[in-house]
Amino acid sequence: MQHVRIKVPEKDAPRDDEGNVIYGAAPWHQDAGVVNPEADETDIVTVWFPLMDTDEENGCLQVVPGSHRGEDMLTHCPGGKDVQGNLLIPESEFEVGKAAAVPLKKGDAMFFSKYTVHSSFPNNSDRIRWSFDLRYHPVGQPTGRSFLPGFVARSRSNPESELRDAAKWREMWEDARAALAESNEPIFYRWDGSEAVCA
Ligand SMILES: O=C(O)CCC(=O)C(=O)O
Ligand SMILES: [Fe+2]
Repeated sequence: MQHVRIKVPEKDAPRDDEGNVIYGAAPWHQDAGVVNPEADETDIVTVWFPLMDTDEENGCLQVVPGSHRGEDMLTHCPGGKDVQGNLLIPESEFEVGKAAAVPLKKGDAMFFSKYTVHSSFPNNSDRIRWSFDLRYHPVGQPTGRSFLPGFVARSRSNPESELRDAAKWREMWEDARAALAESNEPIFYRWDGSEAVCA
């Protein structure tokens, strides 16, 4: 799973029909919660890095220290207002008071587990924020997004299986896009809001 996120200043940001910023703040979530249950046993690490200095003003991440240790999937409820995530973990479910912003400089990277509770700030600055977030896991484990391409980044036992051809990668995305255009919108989320903590 890989995203490029271009978070423009909110004052200039595109908005949906209800006036919510598209690609703004990301609500509280665990990355385990935004993949399908087929990846529940997959050992995913997220690598997040910005292309410019990021801080609370232009939309850096914040994390709940220690939240990865429980290895518990928390309930995510529908209700987020951003295309980056239309579901969120209610603040009753974790120690929101412990949350810490993680300002990063260009060239820094943050690694976190699929259970780390995190969110990001809106971009209230007049600076753009570009970032990448890439997910890696052992070859052969499910990605949790089977309708999108994945690839072998490195393999000691089978180096020929590594994808090193950008044109091929592009083709895989074009094929996935064409298939998605013909199918129902894939479901990423396992909760429907009927859970007690979502009330
Ligand atoms: O970049 C953001 O604002 C949110 C990123 C995020 O949730 C992630 O990388 O998993
Ligand atoms: Fe995330």
